[in-house]
Amino acid sequence: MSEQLGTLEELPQDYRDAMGEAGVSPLWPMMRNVLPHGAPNPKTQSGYWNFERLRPLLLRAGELTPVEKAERRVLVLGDPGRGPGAMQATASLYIGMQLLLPGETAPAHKHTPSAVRVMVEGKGAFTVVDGERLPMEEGDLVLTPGGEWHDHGHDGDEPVIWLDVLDLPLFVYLEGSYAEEGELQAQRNRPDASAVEYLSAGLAPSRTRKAAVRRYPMARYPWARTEAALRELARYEGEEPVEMDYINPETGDDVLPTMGFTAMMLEAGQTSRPPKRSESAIFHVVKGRGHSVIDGKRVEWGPKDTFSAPVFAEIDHVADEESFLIRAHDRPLQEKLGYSEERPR
Ligand code: GTQ
Repeated sequence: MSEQLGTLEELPQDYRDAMGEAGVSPLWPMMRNVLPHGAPNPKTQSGYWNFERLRPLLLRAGELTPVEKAERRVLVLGDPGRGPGAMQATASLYIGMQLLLPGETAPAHKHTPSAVRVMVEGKGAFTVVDGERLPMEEGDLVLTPGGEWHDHGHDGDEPVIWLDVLDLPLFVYLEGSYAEEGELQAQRNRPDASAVEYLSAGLAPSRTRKAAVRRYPMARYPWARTEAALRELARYEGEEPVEMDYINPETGDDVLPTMGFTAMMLEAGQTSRPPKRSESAIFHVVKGRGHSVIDGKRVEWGPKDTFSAPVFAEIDHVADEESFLIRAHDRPLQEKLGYSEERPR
């Protein structure tokens, strides 16, 4: 095994010039940058965003920039490792806080990246995905899969804020990111599928009706049911903090091709020490208080706060009170690449 690889400076200038003119460059000085030994060397650093600090900034955006001038009124939560203006929180995950004021609509569009909303604050907002009206209540997870028309509306009388999680950086990297605009959609006059086809876990419409199964059959995961399920699981399996995957109710797969989501419950005083994982992650506090230590950096979190972890991070969560966290990750993408790893601590 070679320890020290040759550098660019060791090469004669005329050779370096000739390589440049020919449009080539030597691999060996760059080898360890693109293939470090043993583990990746992420640019991403753990980030933390306090909701009490974001909230007034978002509300001020509501005064400064009408939604017509913003299309989506969003403050992007940028990776500290990439510096100010970063349009991503990890290599693959984008997160932003979106504000919609009473009576506003965010016009219909569709785009190649997928988006998932985690409702943070306010009542009366809804997203329409492919004609299905999806109410947004605090803690709800709402999918707008890539390629599906979506618009947002707001019938309530207070500002509404939600967290957007998108696989946007991936599509930008692939030079595959683009959007199309459309008209506000007609809404089918019926409840969303979480209240009809998939009202009960373990039941799905019979095979003769499978012709109507959509690729993303359930677009809304109501928080009340998630919390109830976590509480029951914790009651019987709760020596360790409990965590549940959001899944496609027809296939059991992750909800989207690139992004996965879980909901975690920690009881007061409980700690969680997951293995080091090859996926990056976003954590959003639905409720509760505690702290996490991520790669040695301590984050004190409270309700509605958001924080992130790079790949292979060492993560410890400690709950001071009963706490519920939603975790977004990119393991579905990694599995499709034939790559997904967990390393014991
Ligand atoms: O609501 O469709 O945060 O298209 C970024 C891009 C939200 C959205 C974002 C988007 C949206």
